[in-house]
Amino acid sequence: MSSGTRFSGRRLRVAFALVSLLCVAALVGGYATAEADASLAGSDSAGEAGSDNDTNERVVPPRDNVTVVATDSTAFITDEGDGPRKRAELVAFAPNGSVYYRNESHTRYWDVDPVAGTAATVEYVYADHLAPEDCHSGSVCTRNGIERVNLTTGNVTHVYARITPGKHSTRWHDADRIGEDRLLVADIARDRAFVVNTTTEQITWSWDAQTDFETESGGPYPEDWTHINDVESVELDGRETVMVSVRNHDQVVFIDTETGLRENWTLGSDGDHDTLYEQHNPDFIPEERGGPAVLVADSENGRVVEYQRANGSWEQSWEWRDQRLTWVRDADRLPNGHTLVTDSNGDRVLELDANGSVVWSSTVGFPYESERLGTGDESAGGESAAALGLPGRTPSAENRSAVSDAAALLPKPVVNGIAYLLPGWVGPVEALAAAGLVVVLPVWAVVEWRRRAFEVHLRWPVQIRNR
Ligand SMILES: [Ca+2]
Ligand SMILES: [Ca+2]
Ligand SMILES: [Ca+2]
Ligand SMILES: [Ca+2]
Repeated sequence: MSSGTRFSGRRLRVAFALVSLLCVAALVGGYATAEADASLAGSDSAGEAGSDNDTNERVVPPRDNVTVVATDSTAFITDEGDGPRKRAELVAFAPNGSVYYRNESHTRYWDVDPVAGTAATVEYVYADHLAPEDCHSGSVCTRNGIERVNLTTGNVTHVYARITPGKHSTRWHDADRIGEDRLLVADIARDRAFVVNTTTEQITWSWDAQTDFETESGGPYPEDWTHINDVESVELDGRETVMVSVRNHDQVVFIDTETGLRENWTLGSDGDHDTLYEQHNPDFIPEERGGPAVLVADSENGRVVEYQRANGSWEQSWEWRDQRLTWVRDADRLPNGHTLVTDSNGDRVLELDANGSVVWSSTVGFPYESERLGTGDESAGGESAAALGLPGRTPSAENRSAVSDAAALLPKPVVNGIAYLLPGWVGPVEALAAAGLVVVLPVWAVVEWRRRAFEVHLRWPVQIRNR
């Protein structure tokens, strides 16, 4: 009996040790990869393009123009009630990777757009969290605003702002300029999209999600019902149309500014996570550039995906992801056929070439949105994946580990939520490994303790074991 106990005990011990080792290896590997990427970004900043003294194949060449990145927080910093992330920034990288402009005066930064006809001027959406006394309220508020900055001179000008109650799901994420004094705003706070004249401050058009959705759909009403996070003015069959990303309904809808929802154009549906899963920043690519197509950051699915319009419906035409891509929130098709991707929980902005290879990457803490100046707003200068014949890419089997396979089985919002709360180098795989250690080590300790107690109990009073 005792030899049987010891035998199974040994096997159990080996199993515990193996699982622990696997978890530790995943953690060490994740940390080492993040460090390597950080030093890569550093060498990128120093402009070591084309250096061939490195076995690292990802030598990063300079870009053609400035890359602007808006982040909605940068670091793992705990503060009083603002959650683990704080200190957002609007940062622009020069072609050689050095910092061209940086501003961190606002609480959060969201969508950033190049201003047409300028070399290096952008407009961006920001949020400032206000204390109750600052908004004369019983609770916290948010100032949502749009500003314009000349990245070369640093000159900032106010465009438009409104204060909304609360902060968590009331911070505007996107506004697009659609005329000399007209802004199209994704109003996450009031579940609508609207056009405002920035000179008169009169709202000249609006669409409210309750026109087409029941409050039982999507996310919890009223706290975070639609989470409308992006708008874009597009032309469908010659008609002025507003494309709206209704995130919590897993869909992108098209609103004719005169007649309302064009239902047969809707991409995705509530809960159909195979198509879209709480997406961000859909970009419309019109027929003249190989569309109609929509390039989407399919956030909770951890991929960039593109849908092409064919025979009156949407068909998936492209998909890209790698091992690290976690909670992507922007993708722009560039005029040269490359795709600029913003990997929020992966803490990087990366550029894919037409083969799907990463040809440029920069480590940036929790980026929300990126723009490459000189390429037009979002995907305005790019062609569809179908027209370009872009090959899709997903991680190959040999690059996956047992831990990453296990991570893939967990619900994506859970994995992304854990990754959101942890330091930048902790992705879903590392989070699962850490959770594994937290569970396995105490269980192992208890098992060892119980075995010892059992052995002592047998040995001492009756002496049935002789060792
Ligand atoms: Ca915008
Ligand atoms: Ca937009
Ligand atoms: Ca985009
Ligand atoms: Ca963009």
